[in-house]
Amino acid sequence: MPDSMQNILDRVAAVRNEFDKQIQHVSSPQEVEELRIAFMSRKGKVLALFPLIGSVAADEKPRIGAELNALKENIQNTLDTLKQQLDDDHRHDTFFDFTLPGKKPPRGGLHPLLQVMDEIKTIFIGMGFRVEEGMEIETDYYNFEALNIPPHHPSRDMHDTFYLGGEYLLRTHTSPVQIHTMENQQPPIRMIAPGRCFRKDTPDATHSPMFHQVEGLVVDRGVSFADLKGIVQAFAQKMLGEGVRVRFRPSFFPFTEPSAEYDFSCIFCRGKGCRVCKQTGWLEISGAGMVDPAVFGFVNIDPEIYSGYAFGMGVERIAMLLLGVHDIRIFYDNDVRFLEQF
Ligand code: FA5
Repeated sequence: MPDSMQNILDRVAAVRNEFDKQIQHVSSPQEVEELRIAFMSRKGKVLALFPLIGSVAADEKPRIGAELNALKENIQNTLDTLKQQLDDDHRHDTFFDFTLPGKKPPRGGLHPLLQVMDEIKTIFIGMGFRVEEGMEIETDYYNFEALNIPPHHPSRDMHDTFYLGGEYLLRTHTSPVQIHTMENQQPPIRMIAPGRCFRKDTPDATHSPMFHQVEGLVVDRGVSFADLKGIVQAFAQKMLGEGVRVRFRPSFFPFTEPSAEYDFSCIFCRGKGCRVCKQTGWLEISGAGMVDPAVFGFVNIDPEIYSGYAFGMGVERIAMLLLGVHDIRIFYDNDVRFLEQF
């Protein structure tokens, strides 16, 4: 015998009335929770009504279903709103100490290598140099050939790099910027070009497969090796202090003639020998030399009228001297304890 619909609707109304009455007395979040359990839990008064749907005639089921759902939703909303209100009131009651210091977000900073690079730039700008932008992806022509390094030249061995397919490669030094600059500007040229370089070098305390160089190029009438030595000496003293000494050693680069390498004396042990300078008293900083007339030939500058010097300094090496770092790899470890010291 199906339950009469009216009977069921009365029972729904009774539960609603009971809930409305009880909620008048609720004054804390805990009491809200108790009421929720009494009405809305699996064995609560609202869910207990749902099986009654089964006891009415088929055409009455939708109406009863709708009534029950409305009841359930209504009670849930009322409970939620009251809980929110009581939680807020409770929060305002808690003591809040406005005098406590706020939490400071950690401040980021420039990587030490970028700071050193900025300082190098500032010094050279002060000596009348322009800063040129180079490209990290270069062609074989700019990285090698126009620098007088033909395809099978043995000096390519020391500049093995990452080839990108076609004629493209990751530049092994900043010297390609010399060519771009001389293609686009007429002498007098007085520029530096800082940037990233890549080589297939095995990492060790002083080598990294990715590192930074600052290229320098001066082309004008009557530029001599003495000018190069003067600029390097002035730079070393501004960067590392009056006491630093510079040593030039003969060397070879296909794009400079004569060529040299220069070292700075170790500012930690003052030349006596320590971990930073590997007990030698000196740190190799840069290759340098007078621009080879063959290079001028690639960029249509007349070597009978103009001469020039160039250098390519390793930024990491200078940073190591300046900051007392004895292993280049620590610059790239991303250890915040190291980085935040600078
Ligand atoms: C060159 O790269 C030449 N282009 C420099 C040059 C420029 C010579 C202009 C003449 C005229 P070299 O391979 O020696 O030369 O590198 C120059 C400097 O870059 C080194 O003295 C060193 O300080 C730095 N360097 C080279 N390879 C690495 C490496 N794998 N990791 C860190 N620093 C490096």
